[in-house]
Amino acid sequence: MLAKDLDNAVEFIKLAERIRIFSHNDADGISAAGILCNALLRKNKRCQITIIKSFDKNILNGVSKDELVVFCDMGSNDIEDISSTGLKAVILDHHIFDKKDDYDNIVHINPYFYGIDGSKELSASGVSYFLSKKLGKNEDLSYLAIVGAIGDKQDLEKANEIILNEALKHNLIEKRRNIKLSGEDLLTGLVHSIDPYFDFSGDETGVKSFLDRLNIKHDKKIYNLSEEEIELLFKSLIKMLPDNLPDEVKNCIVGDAFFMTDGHIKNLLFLVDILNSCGKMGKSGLALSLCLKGKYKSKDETIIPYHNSEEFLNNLKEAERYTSDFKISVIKEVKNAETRLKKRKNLQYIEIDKEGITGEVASTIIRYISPDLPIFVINKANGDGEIKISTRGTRSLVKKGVDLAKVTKISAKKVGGRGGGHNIASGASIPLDKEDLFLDIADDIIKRQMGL
Ligand SMILES: [Mn+2]
Repeated sequence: MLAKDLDNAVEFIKLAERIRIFSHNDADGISAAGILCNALLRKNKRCQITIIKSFDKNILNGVSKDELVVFCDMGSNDIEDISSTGLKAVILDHHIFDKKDDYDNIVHINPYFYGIDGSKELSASGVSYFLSKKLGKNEDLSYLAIVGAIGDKQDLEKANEIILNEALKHNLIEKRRNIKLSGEDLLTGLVHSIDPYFDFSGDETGVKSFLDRLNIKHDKKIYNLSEEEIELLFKSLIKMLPDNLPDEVKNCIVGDAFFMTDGHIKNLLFLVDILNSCGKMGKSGLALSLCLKGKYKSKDETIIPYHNSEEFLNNLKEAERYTSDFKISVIKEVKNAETRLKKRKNLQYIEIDKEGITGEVASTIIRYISPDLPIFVINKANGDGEIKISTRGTRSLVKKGVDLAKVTKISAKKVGGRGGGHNIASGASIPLDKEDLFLDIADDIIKRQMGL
């Protein structure tokens, strides 16, 4: 039972002197860590957070026996490694795994144990939120779990819907039909747009003349768009997308959008992007600071909410700059992707040489450039002597039998690396000279999955 396992995790936390949290460097992982950090501080529990690209046994070397280790958004597939250290641990993950083993020193929580689909219905930040509610009155953190779910492209149904309803009920966010763009103003939102991706993404002059033609102000706030403007934008933007895109993608341009009722970031999609971009750019401390609640003593000694403090605003400005850099890097790679895409029989791949953006480049290519085959984005230049690969599929490929979690896990293992993730999105790290072999094996597995 989920409730029982959460209670066990709370017991571990109560007994712990110090808590070490390891979480993933994407929006879901950072939101999950943010939720736990707030909830623990409210209980006067000290915690130290480390945001990492992926699980690595070596991170546990510096942890002492009297510390409780909490893994967010990772750990289900590493439970043997974790248990072998003898450390007490809590795992809050939502990735699919091979087998469930019980260990005395580990509380292992994963939606799949409770009949909840971890790829669509509950993310790591959702699991962390349920745990935070066992620790105290933390309903004001519910919006962060929605940020995580959106970041992981989940549906806001079932378990996620329970959390969404709490965020709406507590008046933290509002739901409105709107253009689903990131950013606060239209110009920035469109110039940096990678999901949806348009021909004018990255081209400020192009976006400006587009808005001029529609007679909409460049600095119009997305949350202030009128219904007529939303309709006009929707009709004009959809015409700019390639004809062969599936409806699931086209319909994403307009839909339920969420806006914060308080604070300096209004657009929830923007917060998702900020956390993700900063995490991927190695600025996770900055991203985490934007998730913090609590009181702050300002220069004139008055006590104000942290999210209204000068420190918060400076952090936000810096985070926005990193977000902009990140988006521009992704757009640069996607711009000329069509000519650089290479194909095997059952997959397509592209090599890029920038760190931290493989996942977003893969998502954008499969959704807006080339949707027919699973895409593998390969980065050899991440500096740690390994090739980093991100893969993405589509719902229709998954329906045909493609499971990229298995593809990357098996292929990476066979070439001496590691991989895994979700059926529709996964990743791998492999030795530098093994790219061709890895792709051969992956190609063959996908062929068999599709029954070809
Ligand atoms: Mn996640």
